[in-house]
Amino acid sequence: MSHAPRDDRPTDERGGLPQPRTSAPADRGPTGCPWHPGGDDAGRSPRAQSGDRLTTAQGLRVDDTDHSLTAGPRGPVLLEDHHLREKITHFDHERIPERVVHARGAGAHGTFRAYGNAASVTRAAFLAEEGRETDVFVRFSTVLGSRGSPDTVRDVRGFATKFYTAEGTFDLVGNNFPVFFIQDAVKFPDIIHAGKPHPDREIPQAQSAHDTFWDFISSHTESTHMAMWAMSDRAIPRSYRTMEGFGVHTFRLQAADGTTSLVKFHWKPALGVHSLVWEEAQIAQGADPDFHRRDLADAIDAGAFPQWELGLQVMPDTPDETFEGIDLLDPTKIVPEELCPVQRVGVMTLHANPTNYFAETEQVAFHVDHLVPGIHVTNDPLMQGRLFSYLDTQLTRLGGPNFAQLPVNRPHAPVNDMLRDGMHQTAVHEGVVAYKPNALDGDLPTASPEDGFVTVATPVEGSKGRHHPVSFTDHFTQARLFWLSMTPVEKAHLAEAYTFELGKCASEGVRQAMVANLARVDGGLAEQVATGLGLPAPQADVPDDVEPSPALSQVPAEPGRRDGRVVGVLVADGGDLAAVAHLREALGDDGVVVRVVAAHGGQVATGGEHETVDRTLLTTRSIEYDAVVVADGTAGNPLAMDGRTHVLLQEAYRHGKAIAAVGDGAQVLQQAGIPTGAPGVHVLEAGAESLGDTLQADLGMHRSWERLAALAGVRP
Ligand code: HDE
Repeated sequence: MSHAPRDDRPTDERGGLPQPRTSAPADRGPTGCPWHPGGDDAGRSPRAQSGDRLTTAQGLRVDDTDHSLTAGPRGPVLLEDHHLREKITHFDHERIPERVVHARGAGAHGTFRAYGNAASVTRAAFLAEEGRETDVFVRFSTVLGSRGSPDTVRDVRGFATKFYTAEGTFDLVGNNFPVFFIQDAVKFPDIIHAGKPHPDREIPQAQSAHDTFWDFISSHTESTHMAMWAMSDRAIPRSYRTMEGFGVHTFRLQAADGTTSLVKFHWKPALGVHSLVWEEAQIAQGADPDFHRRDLADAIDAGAFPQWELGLQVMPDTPDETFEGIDLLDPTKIVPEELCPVQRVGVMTLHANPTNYFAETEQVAFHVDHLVPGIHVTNDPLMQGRLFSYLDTQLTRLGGPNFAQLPVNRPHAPVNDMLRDGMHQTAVHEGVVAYKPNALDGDLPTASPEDGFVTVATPVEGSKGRHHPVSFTDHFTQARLFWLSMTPVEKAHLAEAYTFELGKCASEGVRQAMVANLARVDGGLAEQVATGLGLPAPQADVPDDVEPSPALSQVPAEPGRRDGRVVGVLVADGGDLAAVAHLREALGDDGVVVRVVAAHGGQVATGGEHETVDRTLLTTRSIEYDAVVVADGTAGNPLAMDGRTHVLLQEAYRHGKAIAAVGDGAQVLQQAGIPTGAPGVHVLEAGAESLGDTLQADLGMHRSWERLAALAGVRP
C-alpha cells in the first residue's frame, strides 16, 4: 500500500515527503496570535507583541493592569484576580538555568560564503560549492563567569557557530584558543569545579586567580600549554571582532570521491588579532562590564559588519593519526601554521543583531555532534565526551527534548525526524505512523544511504581499558613552543599574568608547585615569576630543540585595518574644533569613529562653530579609545585642570595608545606627566592638518609596541 503526499502540504526538494510543521508559522506573532496585516494591528512587525490591546495569555482583554483586584479600596487582594496571578506566575518562571559553562555570551546572525576550494577535501556543500551562501548564528562567550559577569575577565572565549546548511545544521563549537586544558572528557567536571568560585563563599566570580584553579593546573602537567594561552594577552581580547577561533579537535573530512583528510578548523578575523592590556581589562570590568557585547552590537548597528575567514589545516589521514610527530588526537597540541599552512575556504559576515536576547542568544543550543555529510568526528577523547554532554545539558537547560523547534535552533533543511511528543512540543504532527518500518504509510520516510550522513568506516581495535597513550605524555614541548613564539612585550605580559594570578593564591604550596611547573617551560619565566612571588627560582629543566611558531604572536608586522577604531578628542569651548573635522575627514573612510570629549555635556562652541559632545569626564574612561587627541585651545580650560583628564591620558600612555596634542594641547600632556618624546606620542603645531595621517599608522598597529616594551623594561 502506498500513500501519495497530500497536495496541500509542503514537500521537500528530494521528492515529495510530507513535512511535519516544525517551522514557524510566518503569520503568527510571538504570543501565537495570527498576524493580520490588514487588521487591528496593521503595519506592525509580527515580531512585536500582537495587536494593540493587552490581553491575558488566553486572549481575554484586560481592563486594568496597574491595580490588583481588592475588596474595597484598602482591602485585601482577591484570589480571583486571574490577571494578577498569571502575570506574577509567568514572571516567577522567566529564568531558565544558565549554562553550566559559557553562561555569559553575546550572539549575532550572519552569512557564510564558500570560496569553493574546500571541494577537494569535503563534500559538505556549504563549504564545497563556490559562492554558496549559508545562514549562520554565532555566540561568543566567556567560560567561567555567571550570566551577569563582566566581559573582559581573563578567560578563554567560546566561539560557537551554527551553520544552517541545506543538508542539516552543522555546529562548529570552538574557542579562541587552539588547545584545551585536559586531554580526556572525564576530567572536565574537575577542571571546571577548580576554576569556578570556591564553593564556600562563591568567590571569586569569573576569575582564575585563586587557589583551586592553580591547584588543578599545577597537578595536571597536561594543562601547562593551555595555561600559557590563558595567561597570555589572548585571554583578554580587545573585541570579539579581533579574536581568532579554533575548532580545537581534529576533524575527519571526506570529499565527494570518498577520500578523507584530518583537518583543523580556524577562524581568521579580518581586523587582525588584538587584545586589551590587563589594566584596561580590569577598568572595563567596572566601567563597562558589557565591553565586548556592546562593541559587537554597536559595530553591527553601524554597518561595520565583523568578518572572519574560515581556514583549514589539511593533514593526511594516516593510520597513526599523527602529523610531523604530533598526535592529532591530543587536544593539548597545535599543528604550527609554519608546518601546515591554513587554507582559507570561505568568509563569514555577521550582519544582524539578535532581536531578542533570550529567544536567540540564550536559547541557542550548540552541539559538537551536529554534523553534515563530509564532516566527521575523530577519536580525540575530549571530543568524544563532548558528543555526550551537549545534548544532555540542553535537556535540563531548555526543559526537554524539543529545543530544536525553537526558532534559533530550527534547521533550515527540511526536518522529518519521526520524533514525537515531549515537553514543549510545538509541532502538531499529522498522521498515525511514527515508526519504521511501516506498511500504513508506504514505509515512508525512507533512509538515505547515498546522500545521508554515512559514518566513515575507520577501523577500531584494541583492548578495553583506561589507557594513557604514550603519545599524550609530552606536556612541555608545545608550552615552550608558545613561550618562544612570543615577542619580549608579550612575554612580559605573560610573566606578569602568572605573577598576578599566583599572587592571589593563599597556598604557598600551590605557588611553589606552579613555579616548579614553569621551570619546565622556561627558566627565565620561572625566575621572573618566582622573584615576583618572593620564592626561590627553581632549576630549569626544559625540552630541547623547540622551534617557535611566529604565527602565534599578536604583534603585527605591519599596520592592519582600522575599522571600528575609536579616537577620543578632548576639546574645550573656545578651542580649536577644526581638529575634529580633520580627523573625520582623514579617518572616517577607514571606518574610524571620532568621539568628542569635553568637560560638560551638550555642545562645545567656538565662534559660530559647534560640536556635539559624545562623552564627558564623568561618562568616559580611557578604555573606550584607541587613540587620544588633545585639541588646541584646551590649556587652561576646566577640562585641562581636571584630574580625570590626567588619568585618562596616563592610562592611554601606559596602555601604548597613540596620543597626539595640537598647539597648546601639549601643555595638558605635560601637566599629566606624559613624556612628549615617547614613541607614539605626537605633538603638532596649532592648525596642523596632518593629524589624521599621523594617527593612521599607529591605529593600524593597534598599540605602540615600542612604548609598551620600554615601559616593561624589555627590548621591542
Ligand atoms: Fe564545551 N560545553 N565542553 N567546550 N563549550 C558547553 O554546553 C563540555 C569544550 C564550548 O555558546 C556546554 O550548551 C565538555 C572544548 C563552547 O552555547 C556543555 C567538555 C571546547 C560552549 C559543555 C567541553 C568547548 C560550550 C554548557 C570536555 C572548545 C558554549 C552549555 C569534554 C573546542 C556554546 C552548553 C554556546 C558549552 C561541555 C570542552 C567549547 C556543558 C564535557 C574543548 C563554545 O555541554
